[in-house]
Amino acid sequence: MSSKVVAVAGATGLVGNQMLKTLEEREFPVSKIKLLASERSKGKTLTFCGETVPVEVLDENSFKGVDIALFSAGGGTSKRFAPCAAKDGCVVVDNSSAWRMDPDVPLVVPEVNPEDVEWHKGIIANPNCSTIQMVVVLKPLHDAARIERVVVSTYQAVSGAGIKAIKELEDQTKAILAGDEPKCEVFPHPIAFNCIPQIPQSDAFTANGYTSEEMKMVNETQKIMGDENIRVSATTVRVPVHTGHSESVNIETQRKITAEKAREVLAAAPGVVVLDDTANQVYPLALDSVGRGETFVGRIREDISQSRGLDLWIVSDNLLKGAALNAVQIAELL
Ligand code: NAP
Ligand code: 3JN
Repeated sequence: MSSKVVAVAGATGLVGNQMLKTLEEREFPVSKIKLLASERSKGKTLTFCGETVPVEVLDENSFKGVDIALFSAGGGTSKRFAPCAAKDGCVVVDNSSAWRMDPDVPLVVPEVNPEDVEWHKGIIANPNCSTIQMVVVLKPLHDAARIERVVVSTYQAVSGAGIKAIKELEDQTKAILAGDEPKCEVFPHPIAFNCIPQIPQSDAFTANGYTSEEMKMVNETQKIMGDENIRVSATTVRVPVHTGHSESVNIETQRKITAEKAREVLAAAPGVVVLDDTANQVYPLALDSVGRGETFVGRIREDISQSRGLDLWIVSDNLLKGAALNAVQIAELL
């Protein structure tokens, strides 16, 4: 691959920071890096591959001469600036929900639908973190037994809600242990020692009673798997975990697949690690997923309530495979 001029929009954020680390670690061929953020970051510098790089304020002209731009600066920024970048000949890999369901924009998980990269028109969308780790595991099972229905509950780490959310969990934990009242600024209720069945933390609920995060899991799964007939029902829950999203997933398949066959299929699947040895209390854990690029699956068992069903426990680092790594893998496909 020839060296590319790469821009990271949102470089000072949690995901942007992971994008820079991932580009370094995977030795992505970067001839020049451009770090972009808001006015608030004017004058800041960041380190990339041992060099100090100034952070520039993102505007319409930021993408002239840029080959690939990785966006993680929120949906509003993507909506406004991704088309400017594409017009200047840059390919945008966008981490927000702004373009995910646009029929002219591919929504890509490299282990699932890499071929969709080919029809991009300048913007490629990176799915939501909870969707990514689920479809990496569901795709091989769909190919083996055809999934008809999915019921998922998530246990999502606070880092999915940004830097301020991590601080809120830390501050509330200290406050509660000291006998003080926890302060809620990011989340609507205390997150320390608690579980909140509402993601995102504001403007969450849609007319059908599901949250927007839950509907992302429904719509994005169907688009990525290229099958609008897969029925999905999701409940997304924030838990007091720093990093690593966990998911309890129940599937109903057209053809029967045994737990043993599912383990065999998943062990051979790209990007998946099976951790399933209950006799030795081995199953995926959020803590163990931090810093790892794979998606972990365990507790694989046949659903006793139906004849063609499986239960699974799926865990992955939400900032890596759920965001930065998936985006860099898309850039590698390009
Ligand atoms: P964060 O830590 O709060 O960082 C936000 C970044 O966006 C910062 O670099 C910030 O720059 C920049 N930014 C904000 N407004 C901007 C503007 N008007 N112009 C230019 N830059 C702007 O948030 P994060 O956790 O990294 O998440 C960032 C975005 O990534 C989210 O909003 C979401 O769209 C996406 N995301 C996707 C997933 C996923 O599931 N795939 C997961 C998490 C996040 P300053 O430092 O200058 O403010
Ligand atoms: O809350 C999480 O665990 C994942 C958060 C993702 C997120 C946060 C803010 C804005 C998104 C996303 O990727 O869907 C967005 C967005 O809508 O762009």
